[in-house]
Amino acid sequence: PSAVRDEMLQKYPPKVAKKRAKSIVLNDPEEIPQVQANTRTIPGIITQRGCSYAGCKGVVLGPTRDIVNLVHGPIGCSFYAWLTRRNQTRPDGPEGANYMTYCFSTDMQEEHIVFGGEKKLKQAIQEAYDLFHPKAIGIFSTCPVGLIGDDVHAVAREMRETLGDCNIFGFSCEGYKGVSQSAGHHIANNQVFKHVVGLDDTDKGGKFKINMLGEYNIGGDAFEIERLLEKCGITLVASFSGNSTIGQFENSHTADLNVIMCHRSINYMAEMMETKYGIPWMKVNFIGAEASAKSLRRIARYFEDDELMARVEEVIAEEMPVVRSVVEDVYPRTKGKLAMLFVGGSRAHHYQELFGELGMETLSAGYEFGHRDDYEGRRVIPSIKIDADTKNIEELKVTADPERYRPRKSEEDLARLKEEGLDIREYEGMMPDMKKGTLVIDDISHYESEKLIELYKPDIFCAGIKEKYVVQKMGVPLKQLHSYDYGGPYAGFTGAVNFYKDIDRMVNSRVWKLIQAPWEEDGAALELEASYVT
Ligand code: CFM
Ligand code: HCA
Repeated sequence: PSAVRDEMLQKYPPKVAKKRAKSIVLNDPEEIPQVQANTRTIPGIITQRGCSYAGCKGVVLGPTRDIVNLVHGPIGCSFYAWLTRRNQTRPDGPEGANYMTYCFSTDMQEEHIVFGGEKKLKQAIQEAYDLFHPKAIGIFSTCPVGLIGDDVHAVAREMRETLGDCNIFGFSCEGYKGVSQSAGHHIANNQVFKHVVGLDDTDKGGKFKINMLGEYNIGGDAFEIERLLEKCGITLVASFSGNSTIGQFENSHTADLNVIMCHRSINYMAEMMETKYGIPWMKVNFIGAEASAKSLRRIARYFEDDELMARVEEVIAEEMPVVRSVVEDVYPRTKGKLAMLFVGGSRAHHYQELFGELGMETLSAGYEFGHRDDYEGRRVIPSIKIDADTKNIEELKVTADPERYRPRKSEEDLARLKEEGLDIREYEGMMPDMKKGTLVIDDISHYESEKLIELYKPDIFCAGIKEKYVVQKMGVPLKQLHSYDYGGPYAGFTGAVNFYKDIDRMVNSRVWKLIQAPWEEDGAALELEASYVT
């Protein structure tokens, strides 16, 4: 692996090589090395990253169905964020509000850039209100909004007062904020916490009440998790934000535990809710059958209820036989195959579980925009250097709510549970789960991925739509871990079964052998073709 690393760096000019070297590290799960992460991408290098607006509008708020998501900006920003993520939702009946299929935009023109766009924004809010009478309208700032200085927050305040019965809030998620989508997550967390969470104190009942944080219902993953929770008798108060409504967010502070799927995008919300309301949080993972079983058990352990623990065991025992029978069938064909995962800020870690269940090895993995804690574990947080790009993102000052702060567990109980192995407020990151000598690469560049593939020849490469066809032209199947290539769900037990079958098909299809990879001699593909025919 160190030779592979050298080879990847060799082509770069010395300054670039020096910077990239800090983001390409050889893993050692015992003595976790430092990874440079959440820093600016080198201009021109071409990586997978997106922008702050994508993280805020597309990722965190996008999956909530009854907020009108109004984009303040040129139409391109709206159009290219329209239905591009596969977050699913289940409205309450045919009349239930669902604005996710719409594309709301102020369609900013040159005259607004020159003379200001606030008037246009007010008109757009009025129009959306007249048409739909939504409970809430979110305003999302694109790059020009920050550049010309439109005050979306002042407009939101004014229109909230004018309209009276509509919660209106703005997001300063201009695309250029921070260094990636990650900034947009933080901005989204802040505003939802400030303007929505805690508005509805109604106790809606349920014995074991949790929120699911950082699960966005891509390909129906949240539906599968909801099914499992319901079967166990666990009440889901709110989901942030797959298959969610604004009403769920308003009421979410009544839950007794926050479980986190995607730590990167939502850890801020968990911490703020704990400080203000006293709700502890726990990292879970419903990607992988074993991981799902473990996560259910840990939720039950937290509530320390014998009946719940017994019910969870029953559910696991009911779900596992199908999983085992499919693994048995697939395993001989997938065992020993090699995978690489470069995606987002959590899935590159989570999906290694599923590959492990198939007997497949992860040779190399990395996030697009993860932070050091997502790689090395939260204990490094105090030592993370705060640079100018991070300082630009608001850090809310949160204190305990004078009336509503209610610690769900005493510090002694939490310490005892921790002692018993229940890691509350902890995320160990990706690296402890990866083998020694595997390559961990942050914000991988296009050139680096091509080199990796050329040198390692993996059986499958996991990434997104921008990488998909380039990689497949090299004769390597690419599994999209963002959209699931229109498949899924992959979460929970049913999802694991879907994944095993899809991966088996992909890594064992002979079609890839018919493609001549760029590094193959002329005619190599032809020979392969001949051997395939005979
Ligand atoms: Fe979290 Fe996500 Fe992801 Fe993410 Fe994303 Fe996504 Fe992703 Mo695409 S919130 S970090 S910003 S799990 S959109 S649902 S698939 S890159 S790994
Ligand atoms: C985003 C969204 C994205 C893109 C996926 C991809 C998603 O980053 O803005 O590159 O294929 O999951 O839809 O991550």
